[in-house]
Amino acid sequence: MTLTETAPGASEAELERHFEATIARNDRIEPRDWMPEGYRKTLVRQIAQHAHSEIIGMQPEGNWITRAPSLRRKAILLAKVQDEAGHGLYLYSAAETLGVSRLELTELLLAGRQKYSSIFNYPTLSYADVGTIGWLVDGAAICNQVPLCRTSFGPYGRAMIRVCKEESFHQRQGFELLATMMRGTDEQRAMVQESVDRFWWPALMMFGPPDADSPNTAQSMAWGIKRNTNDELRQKFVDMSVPQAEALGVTLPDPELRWNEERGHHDFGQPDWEEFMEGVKGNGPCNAQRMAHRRRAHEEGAWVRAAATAYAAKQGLDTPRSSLAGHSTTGGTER
Ligand code: FAQ
Repeated sequence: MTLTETAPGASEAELERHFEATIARNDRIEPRDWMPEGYRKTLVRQIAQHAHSEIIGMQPEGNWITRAPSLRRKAILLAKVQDEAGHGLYLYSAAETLGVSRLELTELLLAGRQKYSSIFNYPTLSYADVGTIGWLVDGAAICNQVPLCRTSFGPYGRAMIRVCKEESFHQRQGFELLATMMRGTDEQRAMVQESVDRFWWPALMMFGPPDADSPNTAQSMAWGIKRNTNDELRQKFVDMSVPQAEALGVTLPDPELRWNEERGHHDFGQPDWEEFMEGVKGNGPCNAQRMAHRRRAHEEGAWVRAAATAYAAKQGLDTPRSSLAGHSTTGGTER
């Protein structure tokens, strides 16, 4: 039962107190519960960015589907890329419970008003990159997303549970691919090392700017949307990756990386935050290519949306929400 259901005449202050008490008890906020507008906007921003990342994130690995080195690798890669599409759809559905349609969010992305993860602006230059993305990019995604299973907004947390199970599997397939290559020829080992050298720093950037430069963390933590800060999760990822790199026999390209006995964690160097900001602003190596591809796919899919809408009308069904533009009139996703 929500307070809006139990006390229809409740004042804004009472509703807010009820919301704060729910957050303090670590209970979930559900779509029909009262929530502050800032909470709703923050969730739409984060969930949309996350959904767009899953969809744009299909491109770098999709680049290798036609050139996979064996039928087995092709089947694995196809399944993984399809999983990412599924993750995008769970996330758009979670966002829809906040009153924004998938089409509306897609149009905001295409208009450059919403973001996707910086990591997908880097090119995939060899098949080893498929392994490295699985190992490091899905590895970073898991570190970031396991705590999100406990996020305060119900639909987002529940979507994350399934996403995390699939991401764990993706991470293992990436590690297995790299381990196979590391048991191969000198050329294959060099290919893996070269790939890890390119992806290590961008993987660290996935966790967002350092806490001191992260405008959203404090409020998102207070609302229980984020359960850890960017730096905490980055540290966890480094600590997790070092023994895995040793098991693989690859070197992580950071001369400052060493175990700190006192802290009980690894010390490590800082990524190039200017490079990160350039990527976020749209000036990364593949931004233009990724957006052009996404725009083309959206335009080429117009007939599917039109057909689904016409079919629904013919059956007397509700128009599918994902085909509706401008479902929300709140403008809550504008950045
Ligand atoms: N890229 O104040 P904060 C995947 C922006 S995993 C681009 O710290 P916040 C799986 C941020 O939006 C990847 N922009 O922000 C997969 C904000 O800008 P705004 C997706 C970034 O939200 C694997 C500004 O910087 N995962 O797709 C990035 O508190 C393999 C200031 O930052 C998620 O989205 C970045 N890396 O914390 C798929 C996880 N970092 O909006 C295919 C959910 C920050 O104020 C293949 N998201 N920015 O203008 C989160 O956990 C958070 O949103 C953070 C950022 C931690 C990413």
